[in-house]
Amino acid sequence: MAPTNVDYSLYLVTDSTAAILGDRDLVEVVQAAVEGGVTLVQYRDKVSDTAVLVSTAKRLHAVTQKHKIPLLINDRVDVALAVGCEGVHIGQDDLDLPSARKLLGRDAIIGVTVSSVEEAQKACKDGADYLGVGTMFATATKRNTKGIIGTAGTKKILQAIADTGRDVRTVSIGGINASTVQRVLFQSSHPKKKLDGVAIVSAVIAARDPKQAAKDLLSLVKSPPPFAAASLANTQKATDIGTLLEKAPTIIREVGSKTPLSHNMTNLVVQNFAANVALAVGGSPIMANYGEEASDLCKLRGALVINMGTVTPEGLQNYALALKAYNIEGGPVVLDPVGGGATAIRRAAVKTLLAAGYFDVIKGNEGEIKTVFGAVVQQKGVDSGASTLSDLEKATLVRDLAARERNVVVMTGATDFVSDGLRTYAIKNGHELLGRITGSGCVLGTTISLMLAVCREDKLLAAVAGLLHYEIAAEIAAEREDVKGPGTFVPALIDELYNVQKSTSGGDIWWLKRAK
Ligand code: 3NM
Ligand code: MG
Repeated sequence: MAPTNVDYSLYLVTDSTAAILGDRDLVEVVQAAVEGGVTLVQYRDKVSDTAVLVSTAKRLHAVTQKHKIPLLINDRVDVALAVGCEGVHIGQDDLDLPSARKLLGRDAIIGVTVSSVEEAQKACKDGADYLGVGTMFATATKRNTKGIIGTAGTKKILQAIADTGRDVRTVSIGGINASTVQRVLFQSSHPKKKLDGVAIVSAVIAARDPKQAAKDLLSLVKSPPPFAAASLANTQKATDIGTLLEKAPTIIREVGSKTPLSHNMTNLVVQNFAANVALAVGGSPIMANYGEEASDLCKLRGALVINMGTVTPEGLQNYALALKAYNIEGGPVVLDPVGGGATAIRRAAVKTLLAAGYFDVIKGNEGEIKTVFGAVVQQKGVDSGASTLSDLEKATLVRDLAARERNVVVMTGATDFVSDGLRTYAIKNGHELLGRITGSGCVLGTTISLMLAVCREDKLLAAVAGLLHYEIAAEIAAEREDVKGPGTFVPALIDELYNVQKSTSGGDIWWLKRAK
């Protein structure tokens, strides 16, 4: 088989330790997995003696040859030569690639483990056929890995490979299983280069039924994640802000007529306010912080808000559980990383959440969005604080974060910035009084969640509709004669959120005049 014709979709890497293989026969497990649809096998055995390595590899090769898929050997070029299999996989501490190539020849498949842009560039230059890019997520299978790079780090490496101009295949490795595989492929993907597949150990080898596990994983690899299916299928995206503004009232009206669920896992301070805002905007709120409830709630075609304003260790576990449930169902999820830059614990919580699942929208103030992007900023409290960025820098930040996460990012401030990584808009609606009351950002998250619930196919449009509904209502409330300051502003805001929702059912001309 020529190295260029290899199918990397589902790459099985073996493990012979008791913790993963148990007392089963490795060759039987691999045979089952191959029957389930594995497209490539790597024999990775760090413990057996050379004679056992060679005899096991020969048995494995008989299985893979029967199914016309390649067998590679981890580390051991000598074993690959003895067996006459299709190639090797080498780590950064193994025999160097040029030497392995010299020993195995041009037709051998040689893969290299890389964890950084530099390692990837070097392996490309040295003529690797494919790269194992990792570690994606922390995994018990290999504890001494070089670093957890996640989907963001993987995307950077993919871009660097594309920039070398060489045709080198890629697979992601580390902690990939049925609940993470689709997100790994979707979120890691760079516009210039996608992953060709995933490399998996425990999710197949340790599975009770390796054949079924492989079959399930292969079908997941071949289909988009549920949370992206609707938006990927949507080819008629609004491209200019004018079109978005015209479409927004339709979304607002739909919230009023469909009364979608807004499931809030939110902080102690705003629970009551968020529930009132959800009702005023036309939705049906539930404040449910117990993660186990999400498996039922996610089926109701609503949306979830995860607001980490009063995060605790138990809360974080609950968020992750709910996030997973919504991701499986394709139900939209909004992350509100409240006070994300205030403490080390919150910065770590943001990282944990981003690794735990997919957020359709991330909404925060400048300090919070910077923190999610990875900058170390010291926030004082959960309020927005002083801005340090120019408008151009803000627009660039939201665009880059949205492109990295492949979602929609909303950054609030005197001017709000919204982006899906391709389309980036500045919106100047709103009122200074929003900065004088608590929870004004949090309940915007709730408002956006309702728009997402009725508009899964264009999440940017949903975010813009939520932002405009909310900020235009705030302007109207602030202009009212009975509003004397922050105290009277709160009930007026709830009134006007309700009125905007009602009045969009008529003509929408006033709306276009208001939107800035
Ligand atoms: N290499 P599982 S992670 C063999 O990061 C290996 O280079 C890694 O096992 C790397 O699929 C890993 O069970 C183990 O998480 C992956
Ligand atoms: Mg190695």
